[in-house]
Amino acid sequence: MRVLHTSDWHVGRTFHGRDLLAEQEAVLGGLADLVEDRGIDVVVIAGDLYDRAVPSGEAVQTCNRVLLRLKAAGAQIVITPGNHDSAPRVGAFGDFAAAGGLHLRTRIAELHQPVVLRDEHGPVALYGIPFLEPEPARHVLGAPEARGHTGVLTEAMRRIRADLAGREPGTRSVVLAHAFVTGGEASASERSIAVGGVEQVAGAVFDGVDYVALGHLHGPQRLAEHLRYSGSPLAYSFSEAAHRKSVWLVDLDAGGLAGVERHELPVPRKLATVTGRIEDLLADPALERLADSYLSVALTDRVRPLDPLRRLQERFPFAVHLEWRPDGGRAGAGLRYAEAVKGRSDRAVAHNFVADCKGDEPSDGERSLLDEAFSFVGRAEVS
Ligand SMILES: [Mn+2]
Repeated sequence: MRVLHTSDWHVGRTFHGRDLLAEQEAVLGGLADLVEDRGIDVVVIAGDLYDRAVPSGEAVQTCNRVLLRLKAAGAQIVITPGNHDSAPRVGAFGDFAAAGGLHLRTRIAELHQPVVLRDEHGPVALYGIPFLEPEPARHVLGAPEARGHTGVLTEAMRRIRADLAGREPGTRSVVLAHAFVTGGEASASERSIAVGGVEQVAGAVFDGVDYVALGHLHGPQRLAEHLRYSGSPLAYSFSEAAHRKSVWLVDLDAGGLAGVERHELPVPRKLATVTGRIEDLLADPALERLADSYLSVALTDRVRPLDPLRRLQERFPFAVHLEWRPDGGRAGAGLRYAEAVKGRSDRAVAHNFVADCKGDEPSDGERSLLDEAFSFVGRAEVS
């Protein structure tokens, strides 16, 4: 049996205010070609199908079209909700959907009841653990002593192993889970799940099954041969500019896990970061290659330019984020106050202050105003 492991689609997410639905549909719809070309039997989506608990109508329709394409290409589909999803909404009509090959595993109380598919070697049990908020989950699981994410996931896996032990010998097993497993590396686009205790759980919690399809962290990563994050299909923050987004193709044979292959996904629009003065960025011919990229710009002009993002967007239509770093990003390395004023006259300190505030030396008028103020203060002290 060949399983395609993906997660964290976040359908409906925007990128610095830009709508990503068309890009999401292009990349996710492309998975249908992969299903067809590589003979995928089942696609597992380990949470965060949507970006919000109440997705927009357009997001739901996009998701529906993508899932229909996967089904038409010949795959069964198993979905569990992540921390961004509403489990009851994702699971709506699930009992009917299962008849069409779409298995929505959204109920905590039933997480030990797998989707069972068969291949020439016998049954494969696919268990979906919906994202578990520790506090409500421990009550639903009937384990009031369970503490934090580790406690509820340990109880969930105990139930799954108990179910598996009662199945026919040779049953292979896959678990979908949305969690932060120790050793995983986060990026800037995951929402913390730390409410309810320590968010990280040890990988050993998931021992005893053939493959664990993890969701939550947005960079693809391998924690152990059988324990992996697929990551999100698109970058959802500039911190992911260096990620190569991908999915895992997981092969199960008669003995369990037979191999895992990485398949890289197309990049609908690159991410880039540039630093410099606005006139240079607008003129440098070498930057033409960034005209089609999502751009994060750090401006180093001493004086903040007027309306900089609008001007940049005339050359770089996908410039979406702007910072002003007049010191070239060296903030923090500045002198301490006592050192900055040491050995300087009051007038020099004041001139510097004005220069720092306006980004330019004080004008003649400003100098004479300062002189006037200082001489007034001096006279007041004498009298
Ligand atoms: Mn996510």
